[in-house]
Amino acid sequence: MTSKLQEGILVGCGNPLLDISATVPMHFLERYGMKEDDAILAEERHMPIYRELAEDYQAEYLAGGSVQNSLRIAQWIIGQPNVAVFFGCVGKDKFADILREKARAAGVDAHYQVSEDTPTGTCAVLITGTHRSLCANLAAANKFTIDHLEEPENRHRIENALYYYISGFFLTVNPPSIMRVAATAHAKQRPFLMNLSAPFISQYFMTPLLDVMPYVDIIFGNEAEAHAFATAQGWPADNDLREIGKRLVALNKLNTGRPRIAILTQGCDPVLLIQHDSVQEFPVTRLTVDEIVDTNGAGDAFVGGFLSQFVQGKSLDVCIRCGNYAAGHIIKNPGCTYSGSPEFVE
Ligand code: 26A
Repeated sequence: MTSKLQEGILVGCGNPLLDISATVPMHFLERYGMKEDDAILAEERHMPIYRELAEDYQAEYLAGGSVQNSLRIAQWIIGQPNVAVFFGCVGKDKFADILREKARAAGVDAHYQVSEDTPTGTCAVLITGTHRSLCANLAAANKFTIDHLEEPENRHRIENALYYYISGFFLTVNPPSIMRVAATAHAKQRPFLMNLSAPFISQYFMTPLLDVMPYVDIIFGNEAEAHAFATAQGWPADNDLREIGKRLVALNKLNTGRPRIAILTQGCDPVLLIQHDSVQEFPVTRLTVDEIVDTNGAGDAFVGGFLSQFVQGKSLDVCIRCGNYAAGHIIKNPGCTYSGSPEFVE
């Protein structure tokens, strides 16, 4: 990093979750009706997973939660603490202490709302080879209310930020808070970035997703998420990713002076940058099976790397290349964690 950035220029809201991660056999997923590379909300029938992972599969406990992951990665690359501010809701327990400490160590300025009576949310991460399946028990994360953003000091933090990032996942928790942040970004003509997050968001939360879409300047997603969005919209089933990207950027937008951009990832295939009618490809370095520890958090790290450059005013080209660098790095580490110093060269 060259010059000092203003503190708190990047604000994110999301679900702070502690990941409980383990390698499991395929039949474990089948037993719980889960699919490889999916992300779901836990139902009653999934509740035994967490204890099973801890007792029978030597689970690892890692800081998680999609937006918080992205912000931790952005901070790691920026190398100057407290550029990123995070809001979310945790419980009053040991897991919250772990998340708070991990955020602090990474340089994320986390301001959690605290639920007195609900435990901190967890996410089961089921690793099968190079795939990961996520099952989130939001618990306290689901207790987030807009009151937290209305606290004078938090309101101040939101007004002072220059960039905003919220996951599609947060639509399951509190759309009014998302709309509030989006409206502030719009009023101040500052970029608002969002993520499609998981296929189920487009399947079951399309209404609040379409409510916020007019405010979205940059939309991120992977191929499965983009296809889920297309299907939920009734777009032609044979739509390829490029076509879906063009339709995403063409959706209604409030600030027409800054056309929407879509950034679609597709695993080890090139990242697509869609602007207007143009589609640009950014190659991804293919890792060998031996180099892959797990792909948990790869998408979040991509966004984190992107944000680290975006908040420094770098070109989209640099932002995307840094996203690819960050995703590659965390795939070589457990969960959404990093090791050593960042080695991204512009
Ligand atoms: C609402 N849901 C399902 C979720 C999540 C989630 N973060 C927020 N909301 N489901 C999984 N995650 C997080 O995604 C990361 C990997 O991309 C996990 O905690 C994991 O760290």
